[in-house]
Amino acid sequence: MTGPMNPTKNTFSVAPLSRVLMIIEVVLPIALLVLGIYHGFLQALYRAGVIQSSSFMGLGYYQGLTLHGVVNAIVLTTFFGVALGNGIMQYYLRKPLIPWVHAASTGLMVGGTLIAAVPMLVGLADVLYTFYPPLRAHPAFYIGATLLVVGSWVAFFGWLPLLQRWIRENPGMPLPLAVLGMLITFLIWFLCTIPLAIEVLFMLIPWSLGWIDTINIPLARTLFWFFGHPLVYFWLLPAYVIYYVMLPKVAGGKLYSPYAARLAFLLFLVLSIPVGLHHQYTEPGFDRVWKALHALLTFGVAIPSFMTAFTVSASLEYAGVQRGGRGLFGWIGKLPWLDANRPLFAYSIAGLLIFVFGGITGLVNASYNMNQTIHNTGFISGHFHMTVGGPVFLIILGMSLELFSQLTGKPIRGRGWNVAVPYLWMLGLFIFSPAMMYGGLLGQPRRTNMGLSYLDPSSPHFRADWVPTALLTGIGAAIMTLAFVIYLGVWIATIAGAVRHSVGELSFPTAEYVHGDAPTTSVVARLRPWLVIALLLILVSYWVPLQQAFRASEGAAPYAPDNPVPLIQVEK
Ligand code: HAS
Repeated sequence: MTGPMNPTKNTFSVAPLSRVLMIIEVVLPIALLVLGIYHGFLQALYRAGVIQSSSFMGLGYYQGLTLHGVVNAIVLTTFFGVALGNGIMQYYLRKPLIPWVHAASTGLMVGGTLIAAVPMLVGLADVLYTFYPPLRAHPAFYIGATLLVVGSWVAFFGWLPLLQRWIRENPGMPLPLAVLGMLITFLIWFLCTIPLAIEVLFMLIPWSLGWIDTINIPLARTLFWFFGHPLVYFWLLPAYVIYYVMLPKVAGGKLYSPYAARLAFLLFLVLSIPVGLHHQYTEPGFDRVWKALHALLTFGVAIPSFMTAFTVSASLEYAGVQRGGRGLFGWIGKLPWLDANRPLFAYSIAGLLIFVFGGITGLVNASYNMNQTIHNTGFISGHFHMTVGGPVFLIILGMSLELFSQLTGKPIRGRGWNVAVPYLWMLGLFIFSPAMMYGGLLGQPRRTNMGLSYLDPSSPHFRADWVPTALLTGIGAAIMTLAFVIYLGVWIATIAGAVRHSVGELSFPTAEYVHGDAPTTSVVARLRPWLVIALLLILVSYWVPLQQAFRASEGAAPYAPDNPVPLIQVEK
């Protein structure tokens, strides 16, 4: 069945049930984000010495940090990936979603989130967003997280019949670029959540229920990072879909090379998974040859991002020239930086500028010897706030509002404010992250529940050289929080506004190409060979490390039934 496409307006009408479900997928995580951002702000104020305790509202340090990480990095990103994927599949394949599959997927995700929220809120899951042992949570946390992931799988499986029909109806045609991007995003997600499912179902849940006495920590951590690094590309690739497919159009130009775009997505499929040991360089138990292989592949996975930097810059230059820009740099000023009617440009460009630094610091982390200096220091927090807190977060903010507006027929209100949000966030982040990173180079730990002791001259822990970076971290976080408050104001004004255009009509700006699309005979027009290479590379890179981790059972953590969260020290 072909969905109701309006050829003159190039829109797609979402069926009423899917419309309601998509509104939930967009609004619920943004509402939860209030909690996530609030606890992030408290963390920064605590680190800066502005507040004496991180236990505002009765929540402990690790409890607040867990809420911050889980809401921002797991819940928000998963819901957004699914919502955007639902939108893109309907719009570009011109087919409605299967109603019961869509309802099951959203139901599982919402139910799972609510189930996991309870132990986090009552302090029985202070395990951070990485949740591997020896930290242990209440079983409800793991069960809720599992349902959230299963819900996202159901959404993905629900797209496959639509894809099959589209391929039958369009023999020999390459998949629309946006569809290919989202398909690869979710293929990566599906592959990398399999080891996570093994860890959660066969290790964490039985351990937290007391069914098994001990748990193999090295194995659990290895399974987690098997999932944990591709996870970051599950966060990033929806943003790349928007940079390639929509940004050139929004900027007033065309996509420079769809071939490069397709190749970048396919390279992510191959290279984003076999790299997890770069999170475990400091851990014993693995032969260094495997760490070296993962390091090499980590440098490899930067290549599609370098390609993206080039292709998106070239597309933006093309747009600037079309808009009258002349000379080597004259086109930059012609881009619609402050155009309140094209907020997606501001959200995209701010994210891209942040990611230049987020990416470079990732390469520092990946270098084995430099990693020894910065591992577990503030440098890492600086890095990941300029990646997941940069392009990923800003695209989620900008696009969620856009999707909400299209689904409800309510125009975005406070447009001038809206366009200021990404730049204000970028300003705050450019203070926050370098301060964190410099602090890290001075030895500041990534997480600390030491109270103010290192900022207090009378304490034996006092570190005078940490004071300026700690304060700057707080200032940067305050500016970022202000940006988010303005964003919330825009949301509230939009929700309170009247319906002014057609309800549930998806309309995505879609760039044409400067150079034609990749020929259907080319290597980037086929998905299967890339998938096979990806699976082989996973096998080669993880076969031995998993066995080595499996044998390292002396790292086992005991089950302690008297204390539900035995290994966390919460300072009162
Ligand atoms: Fe990372 C740790 C290495 C990318 C997130 N990373 C983390 C953690 C998170 C995270 C959350 O090798 C902490 C995990 C934890 O809890 O312990 N990361 C990398 C590398 C890359 C990278 C090599 N990371 C990301 C992305 C993330 C993310 C993306 C989230 C979305 N990361 C590491 C390593 C660690 C790590 C180690 C472990 C450290 C440790 O010891 O614990 C690469 O993929 C980065 C490649 C990116 C680039 C940048 C390309 C630039 C672009 C912008 C172009 C700009 C334009 C604008 C077009 C090379 C695309 C033009 C402007 C005009 C005006 C025209």
